[in-house]
Amino acid sequence: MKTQDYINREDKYGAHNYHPLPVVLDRGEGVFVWDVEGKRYFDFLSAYSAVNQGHCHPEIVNVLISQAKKLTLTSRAFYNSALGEYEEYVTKYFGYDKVLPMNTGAEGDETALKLCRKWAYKVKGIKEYNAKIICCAGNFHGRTITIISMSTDPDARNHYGPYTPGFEIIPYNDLNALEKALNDPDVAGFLVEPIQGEAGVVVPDEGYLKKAYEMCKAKNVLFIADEVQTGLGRTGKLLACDHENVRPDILILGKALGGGVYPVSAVLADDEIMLTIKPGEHGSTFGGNPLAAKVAITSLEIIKKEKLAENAEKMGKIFRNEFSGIKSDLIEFVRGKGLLNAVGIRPKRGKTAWDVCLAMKENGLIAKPTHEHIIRFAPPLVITEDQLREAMNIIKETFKQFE
Ligand code: IF1
Repeated sequence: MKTQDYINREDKYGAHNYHPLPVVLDRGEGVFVWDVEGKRYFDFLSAYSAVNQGHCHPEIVNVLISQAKKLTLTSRAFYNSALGEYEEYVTKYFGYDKVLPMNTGAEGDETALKLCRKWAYKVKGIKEYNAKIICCAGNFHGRTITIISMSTDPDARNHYGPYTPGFEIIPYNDLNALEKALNDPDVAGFLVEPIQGEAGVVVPDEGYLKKAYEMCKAKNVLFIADEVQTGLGRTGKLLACDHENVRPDILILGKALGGGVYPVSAVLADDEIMLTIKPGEHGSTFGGNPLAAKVAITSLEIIKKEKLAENAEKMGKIFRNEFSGIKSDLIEFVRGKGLLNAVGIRPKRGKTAWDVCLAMKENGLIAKPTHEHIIRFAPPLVITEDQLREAMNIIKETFKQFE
């Protein structure tokens, strides 16, 4: 079978909820993936930052295999021998009293919303069911009905109503709007991405997170950080909130917590918040399973051991520096932090971000447009300087072809 045969089969039998770049991947190792015809590519998407540790990291794959041979799933109706080890490890790693394990990022966000509302009624004393949660325009927190009820993206939201009430949307990176919204005594939480990924890697002003956190504290409002995409070394620190020394009241993690091999998400908080949920009040068949627990420990170990945050910081600087040097009237802006970067493409001569991505694919590097005119560049954090420079040459060559 050739590339087009694979594509035709997916097209025929799979739902059409995606429009992938026409490349069929078959194998991966570190920063590279190979298609079904044996062609090698630099992966500059990293499964939306879920493979920070690189494709098929041998230690993660080994722990996956060895735990898979021993015990994979018990449900939470019983204890398992791996979960406690993971819970102790992850809470000490991030400095929280407790963790609630889930599987996907969306479930992590949903869990955080539930925790926030429960805390509002049980601790803060907001009248049932008046609790409000503030969120930001341009957000992306997942695909569930409740989460898309917060969305301002018509593609994510339209025709899925009726929507879940209880959210107030304010502009991102706008402290005045936040201050105004916080005056409502029914506000229980502020849910925010430290950098907005889907919106096109929108980096807020320096000091925004810190000030927002302090404003929330002054009003006894929970500061909830969705670090599903920005977390785990991606932006040059373990958490993007670390850039401003902010410790969220509720921290949501996903993606790279599963090392690119298994869906693992987590919500971290202290007892005052976490213990508002009692037995039977929330859960998941797969959350906290022993396979996930072992994979997550190893995934986190690798981030520290291989200094992936430090590498992201260093490589990110080189990336943005090199990119700023590319002379092309197609490039509108380069922005980002660490290895979470985006480049704006000015539609010129009928050429779009999609065309640039197609051309880069031909030249051996894959990335994905977001919002028509933005390309996200987010390679695995294990990328070396030599590899980055080789990748930059591909990118430069591609822009040259468009001149
Ligand atoms: C898709 C974007 C990235 C997320 C944040 C929660 C979730 C995500 C900050 C939900 C997920 C994904 C999902 C993916 C596209 C993708 C994405 F382009 F939409 F914005 F990464 F940049 N919070 N992000 O970014 O996590 O339930 O998917 O595990 O295809 O929908 P999930």
